Amino acid sequence: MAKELRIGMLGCGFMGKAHSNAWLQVPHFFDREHKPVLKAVYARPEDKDKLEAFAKRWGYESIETDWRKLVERDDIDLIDVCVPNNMHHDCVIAAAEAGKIVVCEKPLAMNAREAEEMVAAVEKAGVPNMVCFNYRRVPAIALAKQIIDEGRIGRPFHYRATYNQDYTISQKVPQGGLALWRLDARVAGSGVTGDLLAHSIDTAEWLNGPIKKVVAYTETFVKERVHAETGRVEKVEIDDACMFLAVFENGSLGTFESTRYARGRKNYNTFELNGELGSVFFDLEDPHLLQFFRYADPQTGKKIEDHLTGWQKIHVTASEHPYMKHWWVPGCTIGYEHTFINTFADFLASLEGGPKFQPDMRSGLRTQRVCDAILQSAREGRWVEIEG
Ligand code: SOE
Repeated sequence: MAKELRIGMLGCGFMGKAHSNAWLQVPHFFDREHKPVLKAVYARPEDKDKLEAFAKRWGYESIETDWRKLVERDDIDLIDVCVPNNMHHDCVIAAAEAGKIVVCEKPLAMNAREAEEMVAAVEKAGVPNMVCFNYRRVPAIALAKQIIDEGRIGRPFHYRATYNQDYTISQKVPQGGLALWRLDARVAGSGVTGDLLAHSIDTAEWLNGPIKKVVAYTETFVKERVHAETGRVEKVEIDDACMFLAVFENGSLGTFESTRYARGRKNYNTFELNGELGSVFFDLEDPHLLQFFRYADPQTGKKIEDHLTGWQKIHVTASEHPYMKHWWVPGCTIGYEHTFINTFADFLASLEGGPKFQPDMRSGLRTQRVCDAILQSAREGRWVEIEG
């Protein structure tokens, strides 16, 4: 019989929805001993109507408007933190101290100092934990990882990443409140660096190893916005755009760009890795495709003498591809929501004696340190080495 895993969800916004859906879907597609049960969901008292509707839609058994009460409930096994970034620290630490399994949406924290305290708390309590960087479980990105680990790229020279969107171009977009807290530095911690580049950094370090040092430049194009809740005009303190150069420990060079002002780009999360034996390229706006250029054999290093040499566009939908055998018949595609389902399926497997789940919070701390170094470099106009 399946073992119930009683979920306490903190937050009922975009990520609360993505995570709730994923918990419900995992047992439909993956064989796991645990069966997630949506036990309780929290939102602020002022969002109670939204909370009630959310609980009804997703089938939560109860609601709470005091997150500490939810964290301390005896009938909850796992706390899933999907509230805005400025609450992650306190919620994760309280959940760890209450002995709960802890899941936290990215970025782990507002800054590395907070993240260190969170890691200390989960490690002291010895509770399983994870940061949800869902893109590691995009099948095409997982395939890129496999290709790199098989030695098919060889010595890496260049890593190039972009993460561009366009939803904040208008001065009329307010900041703050339930939907737009990502634009409010007091709640989000930073702008594109913590929100978008954190994804790019997690993927980059997973694929190409640790970043050694960075030099960055940030810009805030719209200097003032109306706060959605207070109605007051406030200074915008987030980075609207950020570009940085990186040197990886393996000697390869990185360029990273992120903005919310790339007209027409909605979720343009790309990377390209160029090595001696081959290259890979991925673009999230074309999520089923992985482009692979094969120059030489990884065993012999010999050039592939073939008139068909060129970029291969691999349609990552075959049952041999990562995660795909759990979904539909070959050729049928999956989407954004499935990356969360794949993530939670792997996390449940790790609770059941499977491979240790990554990224855990210690790995999330690492990403946070890179983000802090980027912001410090932009402030001080110099190269900054990554700590730790
Ligand atoms: C920002 O618009 C955002 O919602 C990020 O916060 C998510 O992490 C990303 O998956 C999609 O874009």
